[in-house]
Amino acid sequence: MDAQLRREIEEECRRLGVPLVGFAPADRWDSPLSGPRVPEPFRPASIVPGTRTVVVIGMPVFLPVVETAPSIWYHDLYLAVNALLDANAYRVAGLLNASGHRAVPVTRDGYGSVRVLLENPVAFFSHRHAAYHAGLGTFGVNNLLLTRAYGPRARFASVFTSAELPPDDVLGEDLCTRCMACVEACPAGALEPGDYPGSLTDKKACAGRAADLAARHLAPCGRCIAVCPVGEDWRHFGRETDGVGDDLRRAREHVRSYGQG
Ligand code: B12
Repeated sequence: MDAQLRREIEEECRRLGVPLVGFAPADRWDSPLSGPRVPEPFRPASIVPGTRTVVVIGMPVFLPVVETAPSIWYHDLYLAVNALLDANAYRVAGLLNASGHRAVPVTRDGYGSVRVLLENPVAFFSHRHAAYHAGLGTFGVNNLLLTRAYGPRARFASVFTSAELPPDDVLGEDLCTRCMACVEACPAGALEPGDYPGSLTDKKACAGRAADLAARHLAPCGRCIAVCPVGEDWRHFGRETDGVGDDLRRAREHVRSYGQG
C-alpha cells in the first residue's frame, strides 16, 4: 500500500480544485455484500485487467444554477464541469503513470448522444457505483449518489490504476431522508419510491425527457438533483434558513426565458 502516493494524489486534487476524491479497491466489485451485483464485464478489473484501485474524483454543480434547470445556464455549467472532470481525471492518471504505475482515466459519461441512450440507456462503467465503493456517498431514492457536501449535485469521473493505494471505507450512514421530493419533482414520472435502494424505475422515460430537452439545448433535466435537500450546499446557499421566495422564483423564470430553443 503506497500511502505517500495517495497523499500526492489528494494534494494534486486540492491544487486542481477537485473537492471530492476517494479510493476503492477493485475487488470490492466482486463482493456479493457490496450492493447490487455488478455484471462481470462492468467491473474495473474486467475492463482493464490488472486494475487494483479505482480513484474517483467528484466536482459539484452549484445549487442556484441547478435550480434554474432546465435552462441554458445549467446546460453550460454541466458542460464546463464535464470538461474539468475529464481533464482532471487525465491529470491524476498522468501522475500515477509518471510514478511508475499503470493508470487510465474513464471519462465522465461514455455515450455518443442521447439518441443512443433511447435504445440502450446504459454505459460500460458506472461512476456512481464507483463513488459509492470509494466512500464518497450513499444511494438515494433518486438512484443518484448523495454526498455529504453536495447531496446529488456532484459529478464523477474515475481512474483505474495498478497501484495499491490505501482505500476509503464505504460510508456507514444512509444520507437519503426519503422525503420523496425527487419522486414528486420528476417530470417524466421515472422514479418510484418502492424501488429504493435500486435502479431508476424507467430509464427510458428519463432518457426520453433528456432527448426532448437536448433538441432545445436544454439538457440535462436536473430536477431530481435540484430539489434534494441533502448536502451542506443546501445550507450554504440559504435554502434551510431563507427558503425560496417570490424574488427567487421570478429570477429563475427570467433565466429560463433566454438562450434556448
Ligand atoms: C446513461 C446515463 C443517464 C441516462 C439514463 C438514466 C440512468 N438513470 O441511468 C440519462 C441521460 C436519462 C441520465 C439522466 C441523469 N443523469 Co446520468 N448518466 C448516465 C451514465 C452516462 C451511465 C449510467 C450507466 O448506464 N451506468 C452503467 C450501469 C451498469 O450502472 P448504473 O445505471 O449507474 O447503475 C448502478 C447504480 O445504480 C448502482 N446502485 C444502485 N443502487 C445501489 C445501491 C447500493 C448499495 C450500491 C452499492 C450500488 C447501487 O448499481 C448499478 C450497477 O452498477 C452515467 C455516467 C457513467 N458512466 O456512470 C451518468 C450519471 C449516472 N448521471 C448523472 C446525473 C447527475 C444525471 C441527471 C441528474 C441529469 C443531470 N446531469 O442533471 C439525471 C438523473 C437520472 C436519475 N435519477 O437516475 C451522474 C450521477 C451523479 C451522482 N451524484 O450520482 C452520472 C454518474 C454522470 C457523472 N459522471 O457524474 N443519465
